[in-house]
Amino acid sequence: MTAQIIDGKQVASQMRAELKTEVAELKKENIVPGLGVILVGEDPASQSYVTAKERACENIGIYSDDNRLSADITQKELLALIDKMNNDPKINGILVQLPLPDHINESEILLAISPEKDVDGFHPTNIGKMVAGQKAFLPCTPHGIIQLLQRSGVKIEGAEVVIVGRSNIVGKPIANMLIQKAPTGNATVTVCHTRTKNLAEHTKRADIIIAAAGRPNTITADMVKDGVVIIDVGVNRVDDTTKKKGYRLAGDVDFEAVKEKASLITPVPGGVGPMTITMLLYNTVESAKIAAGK
Ligand code: L34
Repeated sequence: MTAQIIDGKQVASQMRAELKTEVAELKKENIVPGLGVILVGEDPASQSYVTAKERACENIGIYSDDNRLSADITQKELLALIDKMNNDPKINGILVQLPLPDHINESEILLAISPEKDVDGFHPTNIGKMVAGQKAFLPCTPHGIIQLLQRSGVKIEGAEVVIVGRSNIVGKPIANMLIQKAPTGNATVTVCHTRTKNLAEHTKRADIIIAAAGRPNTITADMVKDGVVIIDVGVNRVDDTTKKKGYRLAGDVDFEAVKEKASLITPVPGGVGPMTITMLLYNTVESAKIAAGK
């Protein structure tokens, strides 16, 4: 079997077109969704993700407030900026791009963001609500994955899903979302990680594999069954002297070999990444609607 490619770019652009129409409607009532963006330091990958997020905001009519801060900013200065954004009615969502420098206490920063403006869904209040099955801002990458599965016609209910990776951003939240008693849940979920004894034993059983380990070739063809659905969350920069930039992007999955066994597979780039950005836009528009009493 040769897999059909799940085109994340195409799904993302369709959702963004829908959001753009919605934002235009809101503007007629003088409601302009606003996103406060904070990037600390000069990590090239983070810079490119944040630039892409701001460009996407502009394209659909969301106002964005860009804050690029030096890596040596203090915890106190960062907290003061978040406090200002918490109290700014033009700002409906606050994005603090991760990772933060080592001297910054990340959990204290995430806790300082008002849960009502926590469009990344990283605040403990929103995590707790999500786990309890209550309405909350859902984290963007997992939410984007669910959109891709649904819009590709993949049946989640009853599926054996194996997640590889247990990060706060992807592995832990997607596991929780997929076990919810809800149309986008009802899956049987296994979470594997660096201490899992026999990874292949688990992945071979999977109807759906979500690879979020952050390491190329974590999933190879011998580790999957025929017809598996593959969601590749990895965005790894692999040295490649034949490329102008000196690197190429690779996911966590051996794409060329695994696509010959899978039924559906997301590419890297052009799979999950564009959906992460789209769900941030979605949450920001939702937040603006809630703030306006809609
Ligand atoms: N606060 N920090 C916060 N929120 C997030 O949702 C993120 N994440 C992750 C890292 N830190 C964060 C992102 O924004 C990962 N991430 C992210 C966003 C977009 C893309 C990848 C990761 C993306 O657009 N990837 C493109 C390729 C980009 C490139 O050329 O380098 C893709 O097609 O996969």
